[in-house]
Amino acid sequence: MAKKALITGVTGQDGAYLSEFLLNKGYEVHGIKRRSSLFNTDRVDHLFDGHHDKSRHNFHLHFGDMTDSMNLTRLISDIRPDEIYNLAAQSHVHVSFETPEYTANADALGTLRILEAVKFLGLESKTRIYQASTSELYGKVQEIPQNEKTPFYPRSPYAVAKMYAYWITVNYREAYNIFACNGILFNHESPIRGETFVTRKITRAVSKIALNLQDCVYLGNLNAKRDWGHAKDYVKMMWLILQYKEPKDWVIATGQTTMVRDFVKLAFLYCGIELEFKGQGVDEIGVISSIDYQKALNLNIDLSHLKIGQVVVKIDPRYFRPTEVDLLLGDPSKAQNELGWKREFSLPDLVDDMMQSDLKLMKRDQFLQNNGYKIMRYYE
Ligand code: NAP
Ligand code: G4F
Repeated sequence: MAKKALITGVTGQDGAYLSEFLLNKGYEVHGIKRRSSLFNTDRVDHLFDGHHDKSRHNFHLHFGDMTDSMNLTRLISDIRPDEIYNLAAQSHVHVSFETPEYTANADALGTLRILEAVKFLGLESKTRIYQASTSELYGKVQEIPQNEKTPFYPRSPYAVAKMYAYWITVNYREAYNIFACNGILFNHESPIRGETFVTRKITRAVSKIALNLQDCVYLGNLNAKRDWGHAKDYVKMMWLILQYKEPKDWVIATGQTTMVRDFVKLAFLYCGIELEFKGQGVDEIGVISSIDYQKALNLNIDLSHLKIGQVVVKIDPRYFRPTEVDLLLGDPSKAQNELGWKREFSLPDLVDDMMQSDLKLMKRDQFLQNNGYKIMRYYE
């Protein structure tokens, strides 16, 4: 019998990669998606064969919401999963300052709803639970690097909600003997990362600037440092955490940290554009200092519209947060030693993968624009 996995947040970045990973392992995968007025299944469409082809039906989508306990309990009762991956969340830190109550409901109480459903249905000894915890818990960091024992100091409504989720997971493990684990994952990105997270915002904007579809990108705090890995490497760890001999909490990170400013430089450099930063605070600008036309031509990009000295990065204080997390750097030693954590993607690999994919997407936009279609994206 194939193992059954239930993934909340299946339509998100991690949900999509994890579904693919588990299907390749022979799992029957059930995903919960929210009802939306537009299709929101772009990231998993390639896995879905429709309801009617019975020969390939290992991937199932169900409507649901983390704020609806009856719905979650009914789905868990019907599916009786061997493993639940609780990935659903209002996951944007900045947005959580604007929607704190909703964030707490979905991210904190949503986790409780899953745990309580498993207990209520008597599935404590059958169903293993992975909770998507986060390096945001460390917030105003109490030590560098951060490991499983580093005290938490959350700095946003999102992180505070995730702190409740972390501890309620530990509590249900200790109180009811549920195999429930926290993966404390540091930032992980990919070509299907949400467009408003900083890495994807940068790779999309740099692609547009290189293709003459945009002049400049507006960013917030360039000094923030993040420990960035590739989501493909990280979903494998979610699975390994649930296969381990006992339930534990794990830090998954690369052990390297990079400034947002340096990520911007790497993304431009991919296209042959070198940047230097001048000025300070809200007046800081990113200016083109050299252009390698040949490198760009090898990528089929014509950079003749760009000039040395041109400003392509500016600061917009709108993107500053009321409280910021300045530095994240994880120590993944425990996962390396006990789970065999090893990653395939370095930071330059990640930048290459994202840039390659966004250049392809933006070339499609360029084609449409050249043929009279207006391409608009209001939110960044
Ligand atoms: P993501 O791309 O933002 O995906 C979040 C998923 O949750 C989406 O499928 C979203 O549905 C769904 N969702 C949001 N609110 C929901 C609700 N009320 N009911 C049901 N589903 C809901 O996030 P991700 O990057 O894949 O991250 C996955 C999880 O890991 C999240 O819990 C995040 O907080 C956590 N995490 C992420 C990182 C990272 O660097 N990526 C690091 C540490 C922890 P829609 O598609 O309809 O919006
Ligand atoms: O890409 P970000 O929005 O990610 P953030 O806040 O680190 O959160 C992500 O990683 C967490 C793991 O640590 C997850 F739990 C969470 O769900 C999410 O996936 O911002 C990264 C940094 C911040 O310091 C931000 O202030 O980039 C800075 N930044 C600078 N300019 C910007 C921008 N962030 C965004 N989103 N947009 C900007 O224009």
